[in-house]
Amino acid sequence: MILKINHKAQVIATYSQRMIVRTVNGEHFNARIKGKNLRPVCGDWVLIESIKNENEKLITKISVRNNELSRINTRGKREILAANINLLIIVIAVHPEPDWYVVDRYISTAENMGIKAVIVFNKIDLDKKNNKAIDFIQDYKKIGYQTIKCSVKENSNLDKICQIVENKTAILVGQSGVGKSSIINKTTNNILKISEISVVSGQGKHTTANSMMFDLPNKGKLIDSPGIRDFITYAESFSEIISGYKEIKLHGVDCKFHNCRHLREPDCAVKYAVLKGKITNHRYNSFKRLINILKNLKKIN
Ligand SMILES: Nc1nc2c(ncn2[C@@H]2O[C@H](COP(=O)(O)OP(=O)(O)OP(=O)(O)O)[C@@H](O)[C@H]2O)c(=O)[nH]1
Ligand SMILES: [Mg+2]
Ligand SMILES: [Zn+2]
Repeated sequence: MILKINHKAQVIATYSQRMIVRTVNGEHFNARIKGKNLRPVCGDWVLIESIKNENEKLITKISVRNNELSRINTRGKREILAANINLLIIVIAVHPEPDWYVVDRYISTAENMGIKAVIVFNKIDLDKKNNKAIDFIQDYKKIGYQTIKCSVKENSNLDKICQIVENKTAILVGQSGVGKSSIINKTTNNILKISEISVVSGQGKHTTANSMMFDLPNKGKLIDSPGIRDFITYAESFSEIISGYKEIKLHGVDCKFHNCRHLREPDCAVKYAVLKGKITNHRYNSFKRLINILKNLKKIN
């Protein structure tokens, strides 16, 4: 009898049905999935098997995940983007102009995953005079989120990004064109250049096809992800939505009703905090907006 030897490996890149995996010894292999039910994502630990007379490996099992980065896709279904992440880096830029509602939804996802979210504000070379985005940045600092202003073009503050990723697995998220792949190219010693893992989109512009993990010299791992224009948080309940907005959760403990939704209830400490300026109008509107989006998608009632 021939014993099949299973090896442990991590998925470091995904291209729909195909993956690149890296074994614990640092060997890279192309791999495909055994059967139709496995859905490995970047960051997954998997078991791989050799296939007779082929270089490609077969992924036979996905290890239990520490966490999952999910969103609701355009068809209203839950989609897992990556797994086993311990830092979410939300990249925004002077251009294209930030969508702060989307920033909030990424933050709420990180809060519910139990991981830290950091806001990286790239391309500051394009706006030396500090535009209104800087005020927003201050608001997020006040809530307790670390923010880093940087420029890939001028190579400024990229070392700060490397520092926070040390010994961690971080994913760069944010809309298309903010500079996620550029940050990766400048900070990692990746062998593959971004152009090789990109496809040319309709506009003739290079867009990252799928997620891919790169190593930093300090044992940090950075995952590049394709730009998503309208990221929608995956949440199943009001309490999850509330947990995603940490200052709302904090003030909410003083509401009259323990299950207050902070919408139309009397004696709501959250609405009072908004009136007093302790919670910004933007963040409260963002919270209500997310509730409406999820209600329309029938994810909560
Ligand atoms: N002026 C300026 N341009 C930058 C900076 N960083 C990146 N860019 C440019 O912005 C454009 C988009 O950068 P990418 O790194 O491809 O953006 P991305 O976030 O990976 O985009 P997607 O892969 O489509 O999600 C490129 O033309 C970069 O050269 C910066 O700090 N300053
Ligand atoms: Mg990219
Ligand atoms: Zn309330």
